[in-house]
Amino acid sequence: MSEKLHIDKYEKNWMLISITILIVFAVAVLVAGFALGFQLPGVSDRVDPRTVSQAGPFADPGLREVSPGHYEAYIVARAWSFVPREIEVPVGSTVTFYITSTDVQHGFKLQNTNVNVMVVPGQVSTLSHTFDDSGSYDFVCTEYCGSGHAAMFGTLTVVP
Ligand SMILES: [Cu+2]
Repeated sequence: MSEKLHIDKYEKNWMLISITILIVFAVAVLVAGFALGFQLPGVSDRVDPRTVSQAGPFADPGLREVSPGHYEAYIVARAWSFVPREIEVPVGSTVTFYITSTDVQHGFKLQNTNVNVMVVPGQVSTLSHTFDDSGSYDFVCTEYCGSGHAAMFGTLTVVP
């Protein structure tokens, strides 16, 4: 005769609830990552914030076309503006953002997209996005960075 481990009814129910919650979380992570396209912002490079705008891509920030329909946007955040403040790309473009700060911590959030990164002096934050709809997308600083914080914004325009 096989012996069966006795598990109290309430204990069993709580075990089932715990396992169910873990499965729900795992499904939520998979849906966010694969169906909704959430990305983890990456650190693509470490730089010296005092010299980053003297040489290299951040000396001349802006948009570069790397292949047809693929762009790289180099953006410098400093109190209290983004350089460049205006970006324009054709509809259907994929843009990889490279953003760094030359002073304090800033944020970069592009309205109506999943692009939302912290901009930290000393590192280059990166995220990509494909713009399937034309229109204008405002980007704002999302980390309080001083008295001019509210004026720290710009616009990315997607043209047909
Ligand atoms: Cu800021």
